[in-house]
Amino acid sequence: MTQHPVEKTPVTLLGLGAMGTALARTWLTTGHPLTVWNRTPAPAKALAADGASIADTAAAAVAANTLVIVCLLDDTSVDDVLSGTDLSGRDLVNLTTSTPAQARARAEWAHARGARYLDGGIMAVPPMIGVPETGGYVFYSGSRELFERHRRTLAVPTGTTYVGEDPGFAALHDIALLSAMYGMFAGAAHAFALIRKEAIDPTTLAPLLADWLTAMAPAVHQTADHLRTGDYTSGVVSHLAMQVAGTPTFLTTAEEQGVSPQLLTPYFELMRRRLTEGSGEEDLTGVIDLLVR
Ligand code: FVH
Repeated sequence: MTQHPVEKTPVTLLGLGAMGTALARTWLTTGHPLTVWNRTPAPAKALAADGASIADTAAAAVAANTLVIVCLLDDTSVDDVLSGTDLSGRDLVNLTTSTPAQARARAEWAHARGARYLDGGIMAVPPMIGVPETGGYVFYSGSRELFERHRRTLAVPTGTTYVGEDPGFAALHDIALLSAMYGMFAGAAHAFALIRKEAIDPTTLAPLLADWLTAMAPAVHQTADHLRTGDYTSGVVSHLAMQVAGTPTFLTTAEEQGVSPQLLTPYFELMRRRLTEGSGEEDLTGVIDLLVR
């Protein structure tokens, strides 16, 4: 009996920056017919050598295939690129980083033009694309039916995590995780600043820092349980009163080391405010309620 190879879904990809190019190579490597377009032609020409079809215009690229993936700089560039195209009958997957409101508006905009819409938030940097063991993935939200239809094709470059029908949820999850990442980087920056003028090799601090952050990361599960139950005191080990009492040590150490405390003080102020409101037996969960306006 003759075995027929599984047909690979043809893909159109608009945007060949660092991320778009990394995505493109994975579809080409796995045998997906790929049509590409980029504002500046050079990155498309480089992919043509590997089998990509180059479209002369964004409109021609959109016309080439049902599945149209965009990976551009920002929402404004998505507008610039797609406004002159005919999206009717297209399955539009937008991997451009945007705000939740922009993603929801883009979904309505696409539906009004006769397209189905899926939004994506990429939790990976370009070298992680096509390398499953790095743990990268893309959050998807919007039409579940559309996600299921293209799941296998979307899973070629990196993992997929569907987070709901609301088209804004992928962007919301993306920005939530990246915001936490910046908080972590801010803490690490302060730690390195503290040792900057000392005879301590930063490369000896780095593994200690990485291990400590890894050890502390599971605390987010208790925070989530507190928020879900409304009981911010259950399982608390290091209560707020104790932690606030320790903050002058951090600020004085920063002063002694000639380091600005500007990355720490906003958080310490919120901790103190929560304590003043009489929540000394909690840990840090109550700070979240001070942030939500
Ligand atoms: N690279 C990363 O580390 C992050 C990882 C997480 C996800 N982000 C988001 O992915 C989107 C694309 O990012 P990128 O890395 O590909 O970005 P660039 O290399 O700067 O390429 C930008 C592409 O967008 C095109 N472009 C920009 N403005 C316009 C416009 N007005 N009209 C048409 N195209 C436009 C640009 O074209 P060109 O400059 O090459 O002609 C590139 O194709 C992004 O949302 C990240 O937040 C990446």
